[in-house]
Amino acid sequence: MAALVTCPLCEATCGLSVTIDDDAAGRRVTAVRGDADDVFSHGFICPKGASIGALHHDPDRLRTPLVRRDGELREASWDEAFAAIDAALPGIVAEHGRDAVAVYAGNPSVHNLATALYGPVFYKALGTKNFYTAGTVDQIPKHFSAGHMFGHGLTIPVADLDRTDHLLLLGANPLVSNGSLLTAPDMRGRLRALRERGGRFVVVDPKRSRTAEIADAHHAIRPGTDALLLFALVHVLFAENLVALGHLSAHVAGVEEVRAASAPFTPEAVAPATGLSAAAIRGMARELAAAERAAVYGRIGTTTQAFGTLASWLVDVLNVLTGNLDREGGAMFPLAAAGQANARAGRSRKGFATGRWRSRVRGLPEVMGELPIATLADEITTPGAGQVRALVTVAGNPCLSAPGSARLAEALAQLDFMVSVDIYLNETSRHADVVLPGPTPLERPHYDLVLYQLAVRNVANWTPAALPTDLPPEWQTFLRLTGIVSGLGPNADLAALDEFVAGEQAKRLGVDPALAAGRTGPERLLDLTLRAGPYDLTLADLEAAPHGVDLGPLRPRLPDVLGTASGKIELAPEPILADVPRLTAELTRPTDGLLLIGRRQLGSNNSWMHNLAPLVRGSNRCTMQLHPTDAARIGLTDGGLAQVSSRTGKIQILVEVTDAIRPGVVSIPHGWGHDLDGVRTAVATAHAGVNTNLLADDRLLDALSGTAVLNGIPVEVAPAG
Ligand SMILES: Nc1nc2c(c(=O)[nH]1)N[C@H]1C(S)=C(S)[C@@H](COP(=O)(O)OP(=O)(O)OC[C@H]3O[C@@H](n4cnc5c(=O)[nH]c(N)nc54)[C@H](O)[C@@H]3O)O[C@H]1N2
Ligand SMILES: Nc1nc2c(c(=O)[nH]1)N[C@H]1C(S)=C(S)[C@@H](COP(=O)(O)OP(=O)(O)OC[C@H]3O[C@@H](n4cnc5c(=O)[nH]c(N)nc54)[C@H](O)[C@@H]3O)O[C@H]1N2
Ligand code: SF4
Ligand SMILES: [Mo]
Repeated sequence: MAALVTCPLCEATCGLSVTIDDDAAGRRVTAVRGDADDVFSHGFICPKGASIGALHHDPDRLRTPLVRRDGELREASWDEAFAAIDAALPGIVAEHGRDAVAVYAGNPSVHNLATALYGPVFYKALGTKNFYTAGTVDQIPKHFSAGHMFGHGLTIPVADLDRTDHLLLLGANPLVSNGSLLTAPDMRGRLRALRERGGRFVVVDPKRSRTAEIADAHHAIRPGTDALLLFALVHVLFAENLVALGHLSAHVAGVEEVRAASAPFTPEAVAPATGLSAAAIRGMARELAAAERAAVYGRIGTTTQAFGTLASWLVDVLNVLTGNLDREGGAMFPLAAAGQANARAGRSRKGFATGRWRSRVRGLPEVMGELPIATLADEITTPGAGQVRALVTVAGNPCLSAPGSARLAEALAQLDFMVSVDIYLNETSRHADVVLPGPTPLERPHYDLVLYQLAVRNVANWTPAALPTDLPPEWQTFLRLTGIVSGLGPNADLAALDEFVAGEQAKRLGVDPALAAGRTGPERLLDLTLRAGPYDLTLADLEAAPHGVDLGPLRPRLPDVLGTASGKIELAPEPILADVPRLTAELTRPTDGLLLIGRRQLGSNNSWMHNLAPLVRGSNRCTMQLHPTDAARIGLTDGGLAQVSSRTGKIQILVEVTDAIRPGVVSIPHGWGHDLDGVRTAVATAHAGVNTNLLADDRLLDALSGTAVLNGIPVEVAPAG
């Protein structure tokens, strides 16, 4: 039999065709191919998607809960696991308050309908201010800038890739990552098509990445200086009279403030810090302005850096000043079939607020309801009222993914109680007292509620579970946890709780809950959400279209998409301008010393797919790349061992000498370092690599958003031994 599933392993939402055969050992996945008839991905697949069967069959994957007894995590029944949680969590809340329990939700929780819809039910019932996610090692600066400019943190424009003539891409390597905050399966095909229709794309990256290799131009910028470059582009647009708001004129406030703010950032002024010539910068600006239809797109290299919010803001300032926002071939706002957060923005105009509360120890601001993961260790280890004493991690591995990970691991060891909702016993869940596993992507239904809101085409695709499972669905796990923290105990009536959740959802959406009669769990919530959506779809419509429903190319959405109090695009939000003086100081900072950046790899999914043999085959990928001139100066050779140190840590790592990287920069991938006691990931442990986040400094943050600096970390490098 062949099952059609939407791959939930990254943001590209590819359609897969999974062949499942019955044999003596039960049902086995025997082949995984791209679904040629998928309305969005047209057959595209990557090595991770091809490993979805290996993930399902991985013998190390957890199939029962684990409960710590006499210091050791042992297999337990579900009732034992929830009883153990009930015996600990409510007591901690009663004695120390709700903020004493922290939550960390990791990346896959966004790609999973159960955690995306029912995780928040639990988080809300828990009511803690100590809520953390992988967002503060990722995209929070973009929410910050988009929220202030457009009125909602999820009103993020996406490059209209299939129709643009000119794409300026900074700090992204979509040929490897397959795109982010830009849902677009087959990035290689789409970029090729751009060039075939006579368009150009330009990459700004300290490394000649795979994407840079096929680009029309590559500018090897010094890490962390994108905001300077972007400001200089803005400066040139004003200086050369190239600002052309066009259809946006009536919708923009703050143009003159941006002009004034850009004054110091001439191409000549930013050239030394960025490492790019003034002539090249002028050329980029002119080319952008001259293009018929253009889009600027920045990703992780521009967000997880010291000026992440300023850079994220300036990306969209350029989209506005060139008149490319909200028009075909420019940067547009998707309108998803379900859950589009800004679908009714124009009707509320509440504006966007951050810093509604602050972290206890370092006073760092909340953004999008979360606090910076870089300060979780502080909150656990600093005594006083409000100290974090318990932690629930959901589909996250902060011990490898967060900065200052040595300190974080020490802090987790001090907790009174920890629960991990996770499918593996890994670097983080090994600290837990109870581990609750969930079904694999093939054992659960799927619909990409979040990522369709960022897609280059409006599409909708429903995936029923392809395989049966003995594991309870994760939405029920969250309802049981909800019952526990609500004082209903570990055996609350799940059907009644679910009824309540659906009723609340229906109220919010303004639809009759009875419309989804006969459905429960995420199916019911999704059905209601689709019915309330802009396309008059139901879940039954999607069930009848296994290759997906194509709702067409992106369409202009101004001014209704705006939720700012003024009803305009706020081009110069005061909270963002307040950070410009910090950037000005960068103009004169010395540029010596080595800077560490990160990279992604086709066979990795952040920290967690290294236990699948097909994805770790071949030579050790966890290397430090550096330029031949730096290698010669330091005395390192390809294949040798280097010692890399920063304020927070010291590692030894294999050296890879390559002229793809800019001199003065070293690159190490994240998500490695699997050789720790107490993990149950035999393949990953045999391909351990080293954890680069031992070097990432939990004190280095983008000031406005609290997002960690994972690119541009000062390091020292020497031969090891
Ligand atoms: N130095 C450096 N660090 C980085 C980055 C970088 O570029 N450089 N990138 C950052 C980014 S962008 C991100 S998003 C973060 C990711 O950081 P995290 O989200 O903390 O880490 P992941 O590696 O995605 O870990 C996912 C966890 O979810 C579990 N899991 C997978 N599927 C499921 C499921 O269906 N249910 C449940 N319950 N669990 C599941 C896995 O076993 C794993 O433990 O890393 C960040 N860290
Ligand atoms: N195969 C694979 N795919 C993934 C993931 C994975 O782990 N593996 N992770 C997923 C996740 S969670 C995310 S968030 C996305 C991220 O998707 P992308 O943002 O495309 O991530 P990367 O591939 O890390 O590309 C970032 C690029 O930024 C460059 N860079 C580093 N510092 C700077 C800087 O200061 N300025 C500029 N201009 N560039 C810089 C790096 O050299 C690198 O080429 O990928 C997703 N897709
Ligand atoms: S690109 Fe992403 S969505 Fe597509 S197959 Fe690979 S992991 Fe899955
Ligand atoms: Mo991410």
